[in-house]
Amino acid sequence: MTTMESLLRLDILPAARLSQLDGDARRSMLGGACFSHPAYLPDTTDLPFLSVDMPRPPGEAALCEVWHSPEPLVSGQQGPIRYRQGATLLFGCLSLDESTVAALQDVRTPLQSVTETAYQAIFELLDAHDFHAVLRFWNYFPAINRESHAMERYRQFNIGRQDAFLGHGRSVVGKVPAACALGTAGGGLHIAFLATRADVIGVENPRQLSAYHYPSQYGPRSPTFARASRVKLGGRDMLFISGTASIVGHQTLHHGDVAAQTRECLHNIAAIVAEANRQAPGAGFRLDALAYKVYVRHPEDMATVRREMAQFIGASMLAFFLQADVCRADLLVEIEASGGHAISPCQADSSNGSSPCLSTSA
Ligand code: 3EB
Repeated sequence: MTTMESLLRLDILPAARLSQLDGDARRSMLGGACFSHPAYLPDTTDLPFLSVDMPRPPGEAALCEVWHSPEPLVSGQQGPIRYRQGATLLFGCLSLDESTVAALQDVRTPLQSVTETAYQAIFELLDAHDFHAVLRFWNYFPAINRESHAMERYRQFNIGRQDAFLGHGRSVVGKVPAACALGTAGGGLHIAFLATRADVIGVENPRQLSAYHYPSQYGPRSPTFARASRVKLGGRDMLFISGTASIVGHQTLHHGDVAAQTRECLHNIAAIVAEANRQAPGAGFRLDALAYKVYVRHPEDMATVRREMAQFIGASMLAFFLQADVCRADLLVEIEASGGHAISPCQADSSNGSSPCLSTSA
């Protein structure tokens, strides 16, 4: 029997380590994103990496998430998008400055306009390369909760995103990708995406109204994302869980209580995992086998969120933490996760067997 190598692997490693890797180690990289404040510019100019200006917990170093594939990969650039693809997967990213795109007579706000431009460019690339299904979008931009042009910026983003989906004849309900949208400490609009030629299935959460059906009290256009997406790659079931918050139905619960919000996020993630296992009975997705990325609004809440997560998931939890604004002003924490693919937690110090970047300790 041969050991089947996973078609996709997630590596979490300190940014400083990424820069040291040689050609061999880089060959299997699809791309990724690095997080720190100020933004860290990795020395990976030939690969699609986002530099996101987002603080790590106090004293913790810049960290990168790196997606790998064992398939032969080629890199390219189309317009603003840097990408890298194999036969099955394509990872791409772009960073745009919203101050440069708006025409004076444009009725769209600058953020709405740059968002629509970015998503149009992404869909053009994907159509041209026959990668029709997106597994996951990551969206990062500054001042996500700030009001400008008489509308919260997250709501402006939602209009631009939805218009690009509609403009490319894509569905904005039901069959939509998993995603997240978080506030950065600075910089422009940064979007990363992972697309595939395989069939992607959306997973919704029975505890939550689908975000694409949110009522208009949350903005004139509903957000275009699924609670999770599921795919079978190389015989393995994989799950990409969107940013998940303390929302039940369509309402925020536990105002001002970060511990209770964290537990509600985890109940939602557990419900998504259960729903994915119901759809794909052989998949065997487990909460304690996912890799988590956790966005906490207030740095002083990090320890509480970490403690609640370790209690819920178990001591073997793989999670890394970032300080970010979440896309409703009353949300204090948002948690995303993925699993079914291979995961290698980072070893900042290879001489000691522990994994300091993805551990439950502070
Ligand atoms: C929510 O459930 C919280 O706009 O892409 C989570 C995941 C959220 C993705 C997005 C927003 C997005 O509504 C916010």
